[in-house]
Amino acid sequence: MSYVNDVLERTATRYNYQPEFCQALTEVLHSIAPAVESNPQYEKAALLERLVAPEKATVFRVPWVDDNGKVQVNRGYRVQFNSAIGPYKGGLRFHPSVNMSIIKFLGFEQIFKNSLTGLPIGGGKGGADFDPKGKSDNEVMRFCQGFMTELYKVIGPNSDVPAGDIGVGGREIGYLFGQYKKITGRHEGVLTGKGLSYGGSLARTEATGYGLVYLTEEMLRQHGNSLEGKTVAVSGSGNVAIYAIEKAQKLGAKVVTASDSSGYVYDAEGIDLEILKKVKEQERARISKYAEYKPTATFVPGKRVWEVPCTVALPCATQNELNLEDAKTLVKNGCIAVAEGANMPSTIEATDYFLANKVLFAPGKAANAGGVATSALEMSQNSARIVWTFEQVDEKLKDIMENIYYHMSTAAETYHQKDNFVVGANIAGFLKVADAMMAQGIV
Ligand code: NDP
Ligand code: 2IT
Repeated sequence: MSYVNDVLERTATRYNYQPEFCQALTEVLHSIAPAVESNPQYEKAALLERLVAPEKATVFRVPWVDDNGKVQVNRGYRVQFNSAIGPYKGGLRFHPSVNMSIIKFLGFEQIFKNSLTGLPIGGGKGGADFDPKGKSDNEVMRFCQGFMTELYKVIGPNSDVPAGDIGVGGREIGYLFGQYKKITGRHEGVLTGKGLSYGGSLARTEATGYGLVYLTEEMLRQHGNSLEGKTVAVSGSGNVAIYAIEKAQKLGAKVVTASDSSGYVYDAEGIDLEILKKVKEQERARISKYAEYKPTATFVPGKRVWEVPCTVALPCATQNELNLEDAKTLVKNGCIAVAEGANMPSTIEATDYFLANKVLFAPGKAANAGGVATSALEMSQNSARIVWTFEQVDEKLKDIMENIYYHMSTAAETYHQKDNFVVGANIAGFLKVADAMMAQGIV
């Protein structure tokens, strides 16, 4: 058995109770096999065995008191996966589904994503099984304070810098930062996605969605096409989805859907962003509210957006939200490009179907890397104690996304899999991390 398959089989057997982690592991290890085979020194150094094991994982209890005076207990996580190329960097997710499998899959993906940005950041992820939905601001604040009271012990501006993810946005980062500062007495760049008044970077809020669209446009451009005039389906209606819709519309696309876990809205006129932002960013309401404000839109409960005909699909909600059936529907309806705003939204079967049917497919670790890349730009500004303009950050973001496209497409060609950006992104991300691990010895 090959070295890659041996490590994959042993790790997947050992962690068979962590399905999302095993899924990410399978996709990455299969893709990088040719690069591993042409570097036999990796096996001698047990490089893959080290790569698939987090350097450190912390699990902690988070007790807090709700508005009724009842004590609640949640579970917090921080997985510090790989620091070969820089301090651990990656978001925090607050969602009831959070467990070790989900945090490990996200942390593992983050290693290669962060490498692809070209910036010096290692991979990590964290979160809690706390559900911010329906909680008051005070409850969210008390939870964040309790969470940080443990988390601060393992993070720092030069060791591990968390940020947002599902359920963690500007409000949560503010409360987390306040508690970190209170405990340590230090005002430093220990979190990214901060508010602009206390060290945040302009364009970080927009970065993941904008970056997704910059990469999509570059991918289309290199194939003689563009977003102009295209019908686009977007899933989700959170941070990534909203700013992907904004940038896609700026580039002349018509985005006809948005969704949340209750269903989706279809708006033949194109999504009205002002209304969507009001419903989601201000009212924190369900997506059906959009259709109440906008008479041309229909709300379809309990369904996914992929049944709506589109030319370009941008999944921006969560893992495994697009399966083989959805992929078949999209291809049948004429979809030519899929770019993942979310982390691992397509199942392995769906991904394989897109590739087999010549759909241009940009995997999440490349397509959504603009968020973490801009987080790294926030870290640079914090370290240098300077502030860049929106235009400066946005221009760097666009450059980074175009470079990611270049590196993943070049790696795909080098390994004789032209336009297979899954292989390209995984190999390009992996080789830099492998090189750094080899240089640093057995640690
Ligand atoms: P938000 O919390 O802002 O929004 C998440 C959206 O996805 C909501 O519309 C939510 O609906 C929906 N969603 C979440 N979980 C589920 C579920 N289990 N089933 C159906 N819908 C769901 O998160 P973000 O926009 O920040 O993140 C979205 C995706 O993008 C995630 O995969 C995240 O890991 C990824 N990502 C985020 C980055 C960032 O900078 N924020 C960077 C790179 C990737 P509901 O409210 O009903 O739960
Ligand atoms: O998945 C991701 O890349 C993020 N949630 C953003 C991480 C970050 O550190 O900005």
